[in-house]
Amino acid sequence: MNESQFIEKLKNIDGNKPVTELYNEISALAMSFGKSNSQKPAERNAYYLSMEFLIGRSFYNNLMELGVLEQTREILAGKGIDINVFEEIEDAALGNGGLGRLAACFLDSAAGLGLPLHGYGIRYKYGLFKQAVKNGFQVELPDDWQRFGDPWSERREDEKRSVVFADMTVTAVPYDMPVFGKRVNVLRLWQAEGGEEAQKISEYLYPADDTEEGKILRLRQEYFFSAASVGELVEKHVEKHGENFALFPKYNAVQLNDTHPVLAIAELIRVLTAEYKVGFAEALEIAKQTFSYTNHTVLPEALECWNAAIVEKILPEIHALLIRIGESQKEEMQELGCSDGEIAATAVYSGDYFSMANLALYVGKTVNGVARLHTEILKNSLFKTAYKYFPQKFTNKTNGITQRRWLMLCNGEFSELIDGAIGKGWRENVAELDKLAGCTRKITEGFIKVKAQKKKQLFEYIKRREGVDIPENFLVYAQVKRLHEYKRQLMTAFAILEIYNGLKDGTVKDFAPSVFVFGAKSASGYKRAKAIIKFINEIARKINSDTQTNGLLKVVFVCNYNVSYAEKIVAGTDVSLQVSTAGLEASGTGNMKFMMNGSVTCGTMDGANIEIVENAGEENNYIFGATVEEIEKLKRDGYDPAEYLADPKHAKAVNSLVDGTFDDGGTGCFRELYESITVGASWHPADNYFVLYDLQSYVNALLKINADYKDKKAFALKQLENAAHSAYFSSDRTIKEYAEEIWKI
Ligand code: 26Q
Repeated sequence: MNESQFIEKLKNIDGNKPVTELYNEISALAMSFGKSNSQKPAERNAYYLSMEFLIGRSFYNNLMELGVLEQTREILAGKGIDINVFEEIEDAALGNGGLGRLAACFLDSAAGLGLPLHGYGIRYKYGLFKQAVKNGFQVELPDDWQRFGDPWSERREDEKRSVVFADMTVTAVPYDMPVFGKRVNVLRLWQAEGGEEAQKISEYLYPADDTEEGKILRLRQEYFFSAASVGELVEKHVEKHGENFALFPKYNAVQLNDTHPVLAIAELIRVLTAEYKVGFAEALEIAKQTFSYTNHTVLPEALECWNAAIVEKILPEIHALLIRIGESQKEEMQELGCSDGEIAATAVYSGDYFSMANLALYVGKTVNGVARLHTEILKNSLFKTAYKYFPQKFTNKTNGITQRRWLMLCNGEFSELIDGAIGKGWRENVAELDKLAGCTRKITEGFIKVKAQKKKQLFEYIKRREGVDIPENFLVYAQVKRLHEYKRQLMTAFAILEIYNGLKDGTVKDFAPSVFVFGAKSASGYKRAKAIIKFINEIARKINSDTQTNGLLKVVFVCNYNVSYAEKIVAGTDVSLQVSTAGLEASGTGNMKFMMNGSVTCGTMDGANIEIVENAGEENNYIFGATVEEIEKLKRDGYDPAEYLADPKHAKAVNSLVDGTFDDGGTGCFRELYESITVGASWHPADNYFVLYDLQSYVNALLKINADYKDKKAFALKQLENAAHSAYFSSDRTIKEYAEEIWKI
């Protein structure tokens, strides 16, 4: 089907059908049109193995990639249908945060650039839970994302395969989602079928793993998609090139998205040795040339270690191989003259556990961090010993975001303003966005109008979804991301309370009316994170209903923050809050989305914030707080938050957790939060994330922004300078680096 045939068929659609039917029909048309552009498969391909793909909504994005979004909008309008009706279609939230969204951006960029990169993952029946808020508390509801159908996937019955566990054999059925661009690539998601136990494997994203049963299920998930993917790659290789496996790395590059798919390494060796009689040493060598590993977090609890007894019970062959790989690794390290301590630090097998990170470091051809600072931390601290012996493996790949979804799709108004200033070339070649730097002054007025428009749309949406009214002229600060203590939403909550108290007692003067927008889901078992959500909601309730101040200050916690909500928030925000404890946010990618849409960053010198201000200028952003070096010094010398609590302003904000200002519904969760800050709790020292240490400089930065905002034009210029220097943060740039330096595709 070509474009004009697509348009003809679209014109003939019966507009009186229900939304779901229209959605499925139009999507099916677009699928056949899109797939008619498919090229022949590439010789050499790269594969991205990831436990998460946080795709969001495909409908608008795919129509845009196919170049028919505007025409579709018009044709539907002619039938009396507003294209926005499809916003009721659920996002495909097969991921929970940055790592999953990055995977989706990478697939988009590779297709956009015409590079053969394909994704492999799990087709969860339920994605990340749907968040409701009841009485200020997060409530998790099942995310039945296929409720409206799944017109963007094709079940490939003919390519299903078996995945064998000690106690059961599971059928892995592929569902292919095309990724449209200059090339049509494929995201292949495996669905587990067979008995009841088999189906459970692809039922939920991150099932609770606090019991042995939960851990086993998670191990099964990881092995399930790793084995199905690797098995298929080997089989295809044999079909095309016979059993010459020395050529396998010539045609296949496999990227391991964090440790979750690392069992793929052992599985490749297993298939080659057990099914094709390749020798162990040769199979290991093939694996060493095939796999590369990306680390996304330095938090120790995220570095996966598998209990050897569990692996032995569920995957005996993999268990035996992991021990064997562990032995060769140990021998190699001994030959290199490692000390016992160094051998222990890099061990794949420790006697009780298998370390997935150490396996990836040993076998991986390259290891990369996701922002410059993060890669330095990997080299100098987290993976110090591996770096000492294998420095050549380490490389940095600063993250990026796709400008197609995160600018062209979510901010058509700004995109057109850019077209007017520098032409449309940037839409094909994002590096051309740099030209904007030469004409920011010329389009400042235009930008102010665009921002006002996007803000208006955001406020209307928030009104509809959350029932909160925000007046048009309000300055928008936003902190939207997963809820985690290290991201310090709690610090923002305290800062808001200090500003509020200042407005009440007159110490904060000439305040430009502002709203703080929060969006965050907390892991369902993460009690303290949930307490922070409740605290923010209580603060919002109090501040929004205070008639003395609510003309100046509002707080909104948006419910069920997801990709689609993010598209609206990044476009309508003025100030991007990126305030993690220095050294803990590997990169951040939300920071890049805001930057590209013309927000200033109020943040710490952490993750990619450092590179953002390096590109856009410190004078156009608001950097505050302790640096990594300062944090390290504090940890060495001892840090006591009591010193900061002596300040009555801080004390008032923190004490509000326990002095009756706010009600935690009798759960005691505010007291626990209070103690985590003041005396320490659950194995952490007091104020483990240095909230009180950075609080004053944070409040100062927020107030400085507020004061600067009064000069509308100067402030808009700062925002525009950020957008004008955002080309570097396109995932097109990132993907080119992976393609040239790691995958050689
Ligand atoms: C580990 C063990 C057991 C169960 C779950 C996990 C687990 C699951 C998900 C560990 C980590 C994750 C996800 C991590 C993640 O999303 N990291 C983010 O990756 C982004 C893309 O590189 C970065 O921008 C963020 O800074 C980083 O937090």
